[in-house]
Amino acid sequence: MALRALITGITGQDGSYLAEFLLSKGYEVHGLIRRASTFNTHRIDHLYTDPHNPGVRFFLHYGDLSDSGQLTNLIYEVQPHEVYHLGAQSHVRVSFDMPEYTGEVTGLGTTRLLEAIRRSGVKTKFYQASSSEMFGAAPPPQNESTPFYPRSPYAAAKVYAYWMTINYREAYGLFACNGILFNHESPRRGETFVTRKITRGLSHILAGKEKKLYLGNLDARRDWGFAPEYVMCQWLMLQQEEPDDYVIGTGETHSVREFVEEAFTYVGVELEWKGRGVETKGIVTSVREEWSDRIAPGDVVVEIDPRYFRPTEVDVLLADATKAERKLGWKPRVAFTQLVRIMVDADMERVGLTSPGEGLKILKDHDILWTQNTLTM
Ligand code: NDP
Ligand code: GDR
Repeated sequence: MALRALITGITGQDGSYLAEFLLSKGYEVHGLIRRASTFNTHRIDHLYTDPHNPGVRFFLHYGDLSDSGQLTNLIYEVQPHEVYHLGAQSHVRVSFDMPEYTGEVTGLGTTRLLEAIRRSGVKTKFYQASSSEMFGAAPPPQNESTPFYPRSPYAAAKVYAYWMTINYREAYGLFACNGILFNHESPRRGETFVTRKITRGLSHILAGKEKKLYLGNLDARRDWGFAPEYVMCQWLMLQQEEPDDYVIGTGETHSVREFVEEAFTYVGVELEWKGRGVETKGIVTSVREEWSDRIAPGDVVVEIDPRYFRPTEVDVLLADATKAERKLGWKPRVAFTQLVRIMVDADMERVGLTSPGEGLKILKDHDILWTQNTLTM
């Protein structure tokens, strides 16, 4: 009999990769989706087949993390062996505009799901998508023993959910794990997170669709990894003898400014920075021949829009993932430069431009490992 997994947040970046990964491992995969007035399943459409067909192993169910009755029904109906709780209002900047809603979905949503599991009596394992944002202002490097210092409503909601997960483990013996994942990105990253915003913006500038990229704090530093490698860890955590909590990251930190420079340089556009703070501008100094009808030296291609600043910022995140390497045998393969190339190539393809192709090659090699389930083991 196939193992059954239930994924909340299946329409998101991680949910789509995790669904692919679990299907490749022979799981029957069930996902919670929200009803929307337009299609919101583009990241998983390639996995969907008519549920009336024989042998189908992929099922979607309507529900919402604010609706505890439906969550309980779903646990009863699916009787999952593993629950991956990835659903959340996941945007940090937006959480300042919607603090109550973020607490409701990102924080209380976790409690609702934990309660649905407890009340149903279904024996299942539980993965909580915890976040490096919980470390907030704690000095780097951050590991499992670093005290949390959340700097946003989102981070505070995740800290609450983290402790609720531990409480259900200790109070009710639930096999529950927190994956404290540092930022992870991919061509499927939401368009308003900074990495994707940069690679998409760059491709639009090269295609002549946009003139400039408007960003916020260029000096924030993040530990950016590649999402498919991270969802494997979510699965690995639930395959251990004992439930535990793990930090997952690359151990490299880079600024938003460096991400911009790396992306532009990769396609043959060099920048220099002029001005400080909100006056900062990214100005083109040289351009590869093939783009010279779109941009030219002297053009301002990056400007600051204070709208993207956060009332409280997280300055530096840097993972110490020693425990995951030791206990899960996990090590990331895709480093910063490769990640940038993968994302730039993918966005250039999307707008019909020929990309340098190094990222696509990395992605292709990676996909072979991925489908053979030998990515990191
Ligand atoms: P996304 O923003 O791409 O996806 C979020 C998912 O949650 C979407 O499927 C979304 O559905 C769903 N969702 C939002 N609100 C609700 C709701 N009220 N009820 C049901 N589902 C809802 O996030 P990621 O894939 O990047 O991240 C997955 C999880 O991991 C999130 O919990 C995130 O906070 C956490 N995380 C992410 C990290 C990262 O770097 N990516 C790092 C650490 C933690 P819809 O498509 O309908 O909007
Ligand atoms: P983050 O990711 O807040 O770390 O949360 P995001 O990409 O939004 O921001 C990273 C850093 O970039 C700075 N920044 C900008 N950010 C955005 N979104 N847009 C901009 O224009 C911009 N300019 C600069 C930000 O200030 C910040 O310092 C992500 C989410 O996936 C969370 O759900 C997850 O928990 C954490 O990563 C780990």
